[in-house]
Amino acid sequence: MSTPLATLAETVDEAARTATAIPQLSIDHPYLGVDDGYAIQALSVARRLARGERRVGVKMGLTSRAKMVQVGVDEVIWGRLTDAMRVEEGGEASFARYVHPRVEPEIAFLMADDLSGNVSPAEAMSAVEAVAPALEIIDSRYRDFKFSLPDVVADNSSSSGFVVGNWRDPETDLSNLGMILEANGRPVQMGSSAAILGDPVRALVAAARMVARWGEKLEAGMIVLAGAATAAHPTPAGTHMRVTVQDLGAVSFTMAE
Ligand code: 0L1
Ligand code: MG
Repeated sequence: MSTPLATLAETVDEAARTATAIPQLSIDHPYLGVDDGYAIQALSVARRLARGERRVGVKMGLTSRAKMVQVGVDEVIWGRLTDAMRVEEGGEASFARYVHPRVEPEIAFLMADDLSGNVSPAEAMSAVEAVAPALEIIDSRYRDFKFSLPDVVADNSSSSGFVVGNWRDPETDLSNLGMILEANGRPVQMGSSAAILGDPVRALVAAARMVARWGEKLEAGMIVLAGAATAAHPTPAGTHMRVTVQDLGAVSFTMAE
């Protein structure tokens, strides 16, 4: 008999809550598919909300070739952001909250209106209030950062933290902006926003379509992370991370003990 998805959701939620590495779910449960992964994700995030966290947005993952190659998965995925994952711009995150965190250079959208289903890039942008440079802290709860597609989706698509810089005019052309990720002042990744599905707006279009499949919408006031322009950078305690995005500015935080 297969294990109830709620039990697997408790397993990944506890791993995230206690920052403890676990074996991939797919090892003992090889029958799990991607839809099971999304069902487990929804159940595990519901446990966070029951503990008092508040849903604040959506993250898109694996939206660039560099990211797909880094983890050996070749499908765009999404996850759920809560208020407890947010790190203040220029503030500190606590390394103790993570298993093996990595940081990614991203672009964030702030929704002005609800958006869901099949929409054009122009329709998507007309629902956006502002755009900003952003950093995502990802952390796989699986040992050695190794997983299958259903595994990573069940683990909230590795979503763990995010930092958003100053909001800017959504009229900014996002299609080809230079992005530099620095660790302790040293450039560690360089890329262009064009690496995000050819244009970060396409990640917003994909987000509207993908959440609709699960009966959700991108709600007014939510933050949507478009996904990384480059591979993620490992971030031990004591690392100051900063991304500078051409025309949008910079955002940073420090990974403290
Ligand atoms: O945000 C991302 O692109 C990460 C998605 C999950 C894969 C990973 O953990 O790198
Ligand atoms: Mg990301």
